[in-house]
Amino acid sequence: MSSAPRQPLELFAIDGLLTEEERAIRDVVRDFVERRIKPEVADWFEAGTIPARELAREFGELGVLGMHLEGYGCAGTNAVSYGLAAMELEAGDSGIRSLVSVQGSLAMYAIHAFGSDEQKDEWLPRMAKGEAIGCFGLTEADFGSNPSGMRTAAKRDGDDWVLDGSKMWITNGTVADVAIVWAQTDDGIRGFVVPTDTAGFSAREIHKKMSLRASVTAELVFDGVRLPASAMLPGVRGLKGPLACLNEARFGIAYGTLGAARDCLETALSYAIDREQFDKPIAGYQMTQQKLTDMTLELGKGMLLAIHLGRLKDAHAITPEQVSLGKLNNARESLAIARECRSILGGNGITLEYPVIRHMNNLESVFTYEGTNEMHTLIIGQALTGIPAFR
Ligand code: TGC
Ligand code: FAD
Repeated sequence: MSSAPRQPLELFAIDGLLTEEERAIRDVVRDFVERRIKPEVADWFEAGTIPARELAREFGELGVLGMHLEGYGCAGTNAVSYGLAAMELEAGDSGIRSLVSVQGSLAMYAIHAFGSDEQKDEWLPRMAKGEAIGCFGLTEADFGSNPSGMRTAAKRDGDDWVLDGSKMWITNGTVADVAIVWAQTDDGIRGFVVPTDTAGFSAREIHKKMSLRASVTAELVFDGVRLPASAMLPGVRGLKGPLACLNEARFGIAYGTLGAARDCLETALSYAIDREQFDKPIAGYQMTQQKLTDMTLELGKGMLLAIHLGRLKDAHAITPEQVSLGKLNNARESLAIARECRSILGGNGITLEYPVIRHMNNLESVFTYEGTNEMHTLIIGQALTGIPAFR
């Protein structure tokens, strides 16, 4: 007996776990992605460019920039809604979700959580509208997984600070109006709010990427960048500052990756039903059904985990190692799903006519940034054993 095909997440009745408001926010973002992102993103990916400024303003109008923050023109939604928005954006492309999550969860969050009233008033309303774009500079060429070793330094000169050094792999770097830069000082690691038109600041776009091509990635260089005393983020000292921002973005990634995986799986499912070999749909073969079933299980389990983490976050009860559970599992399983879907599409799986290889290549970056697979494994290992094994 045959029956009408079902979408993978329908089988899990996920909608029943969401409030009406959460579903409404999700649907608005999904609609935007269908209309504005999906028709164009393969071309942006192929060309290695995105209209970042234009999109930032549109995302501002949509209300997704810093959407989980309170005040300053931000929407103040709950964490689950923010996660669902990240998921829909990443169903479009991981680079698009990156643009939004670096803006809201890293740059805006840093100012919101640790900034002075003046810094908040100056930047947050414009960033929420997408009139100003932010980036977040933690990683350096020689210090990725181990940011504590960073060499970028800010030294006091009278009341001013003078910033020297560089940052690598910085999303939004060449299109940003403001950079949140983490640097060594006599007082430990501190964050600085650096307008990118300050003398001595430069940004160079990184080319020849095979992943996150619809996203700006850059190197930042600080050559005697003179900043007023008021440029320092007063609210935090030490590595826990940037790591607290990463908790926000990693949470979004736990949802976001599932959007890319869902888009791959829905594409592969519909392809398998339409595509005939040996006189019947490839979806009619047991090996294809095994693939589709296994992927559906991982997607659904990842979704249940994400929603659970969202509920914990909304109850202010989430811990960093729980965020790591979500980032590690969902980035890893989404990448595996994308690769398996690629195989179902056969030769068609290698072209940008379908979204699958684009998601697959993007997820390689997502697997690495915001803490690699290994770093999150060690964070969870430390939580389990009490023994840090990073060094
Ligand atoms: P450790 O000694 O463990 O900790 C230093 C201080 O930080 C505290 N802490 C945290 N605080 C808040 N949230 C967290 N998740 C925290 N983890 C640790 C810790 O309690 C301590 O506080 P205190 O008061 O004692 O000083 O630090 P460690 O040097 O041993 O490093 C630990 C490790 C390896 C887990 C950390 O360095 C790490 O997470 N490394 C990975 C680096 C990373 O994720 N980089 C991401 C860069 S940004 C990015 O990729 C953006 S991509 C954007 C996009 O396009 O979407
Ligand atoms: P490394 O740290 O050199 O790691 C290389 C390999 O060694 C990994 O597999 C790693 O897990 C492994 N390894 C390292 N140490 C250990 C250990 N102790 N035990 C076991 N294995 C280990 N950074 C920002 O600050 N801001 C951004 O906006 C930003 N955007 C990015 C956008 C893109 C597209 C990419 C690719 C990266 C971005 N990053 C950004 C940087 C990203 O966070 C780093 O690439 C990541 O943290 C890994 O650092 P690394 O590349 O130096 O790799």
